[in-house]
Amino acid sequence: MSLASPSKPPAGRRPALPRAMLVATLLVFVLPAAGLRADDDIMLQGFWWDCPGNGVWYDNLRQKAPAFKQAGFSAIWLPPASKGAAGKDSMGYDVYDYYDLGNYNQKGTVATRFGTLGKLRALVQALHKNGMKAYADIVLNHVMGGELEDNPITGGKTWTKYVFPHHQFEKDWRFFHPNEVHRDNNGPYHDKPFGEDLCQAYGPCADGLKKWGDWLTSKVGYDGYRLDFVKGVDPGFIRDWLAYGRMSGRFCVSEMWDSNLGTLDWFVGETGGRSSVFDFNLFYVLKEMCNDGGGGFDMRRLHAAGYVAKNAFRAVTFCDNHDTDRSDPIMRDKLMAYAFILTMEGYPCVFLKDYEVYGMKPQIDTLMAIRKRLCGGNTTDLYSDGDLFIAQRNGAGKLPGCVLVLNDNPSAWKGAWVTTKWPGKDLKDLTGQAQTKHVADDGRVELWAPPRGYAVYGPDTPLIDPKAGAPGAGGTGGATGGPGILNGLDRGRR
Ligand SMILES: [Ca+2]
Ligand SMILES: [Ca+2]
Repeated sequence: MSLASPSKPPAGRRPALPRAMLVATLLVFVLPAAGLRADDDIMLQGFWWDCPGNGVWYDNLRQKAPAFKQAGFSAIWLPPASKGAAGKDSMGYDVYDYYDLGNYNQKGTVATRFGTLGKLRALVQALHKNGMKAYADIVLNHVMGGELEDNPITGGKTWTKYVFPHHQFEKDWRFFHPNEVHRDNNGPYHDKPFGEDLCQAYGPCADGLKKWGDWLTSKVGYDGYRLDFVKGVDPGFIRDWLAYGRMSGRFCVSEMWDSNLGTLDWFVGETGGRSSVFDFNLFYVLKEMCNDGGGGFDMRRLHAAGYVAKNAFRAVTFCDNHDTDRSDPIMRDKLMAYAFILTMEGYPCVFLKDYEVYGMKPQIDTLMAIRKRLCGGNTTDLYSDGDLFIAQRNGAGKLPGCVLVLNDNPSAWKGAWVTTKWPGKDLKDLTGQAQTKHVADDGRVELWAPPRGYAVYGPDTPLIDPKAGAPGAGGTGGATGGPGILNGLDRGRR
């Protein structure tokens, strides 16, 4: 949801601990249970606020499923599927009837904004056929659009009566705060910033949400979840929900809209490590870097940045979503942020509006191909100063590793001598911008990136997955692009 007020990241630089030490010191949870995700997985947020309506969206995504797979996406986060109070205009966050997935004539429409249940199932089948996973967007905090009824707790009338043609998960005042379990409307869990606030401590409500989640997973075939507005829900219930029925063992990322590292880590801990979180801490750091077109951002702040540096396997990194795009977006040079999340650790999530509408597809495709072929293992930060950040992925398995060079200077190429893991080898900028460099026998090499841009060096590797036959299209990576394209800069190769 968008109304939450994000707290801002603390000012000043992070302590300059070696990243390996920081990880060793702060890592709370070990590697995930098998199968939750692979090192090179990439998520796509498959919608934006007010994406085209009239029930066409599921078909639109289904038709693009092979192209999404070819580009390197491994999972798509789909919008909330249940019928919203706003009917065909709803983005799904105003849930009216959890069990109406676009198959009952309610709120003036059978289909939801995104399509019918049949279209949704066809989409998920197409994703599976193309080897991708489907994540459901889940609202556990509130519902909207009920009928008026007498409420003995408040002594007045409340919009808390929900009756459906299928008679599943019907509700009355007992399901909502204030009720006989919690006689208050106090935050953080009992207030109502968005709609009628569900009481997950009331047995029939808890059971209803759990049984619905299990049914939804089976009915549609979802592989995982994105939980909306978890700031409003007792995390103990989220832990229970994720342990119930078909939810057990499936991937989950929660919208804990907070930049505080302690809060993010606390929430993950409260779920027993079952839920990842979107890395809002890293998002606000990357946003500052991108939006400061004058280059005043101190690139040393990228050292050990974000929740991802503490707990890489529970961090979903991103460079805008359907909410921040409307309220708090990265306005310029966003590809610098994508270069970071698509080469560094964490589970990166690409925002479809950036990919399709803001014109970043060619450069994001190149970065995704680089991730699939090179980016694995842990991270060593090699160099940083006010304008330049250089970090090496050290490689794992068949992924050899790479070196990211990020430069926020507004007009000049920047480079620095670093010591890499490739003594005596050639390192190529796989984005096709900087010159290939020979690494000295002691591992030292001078690596460069263009102004307001990036380079990603690695062993000369065809950006083609031989199994998928995917054209990774090396050499198309413009350093800038999308919002805030800069012209007339020093474009000379270094
Ligand atoms: Ca609540
Ligand atoms: Ca700077």
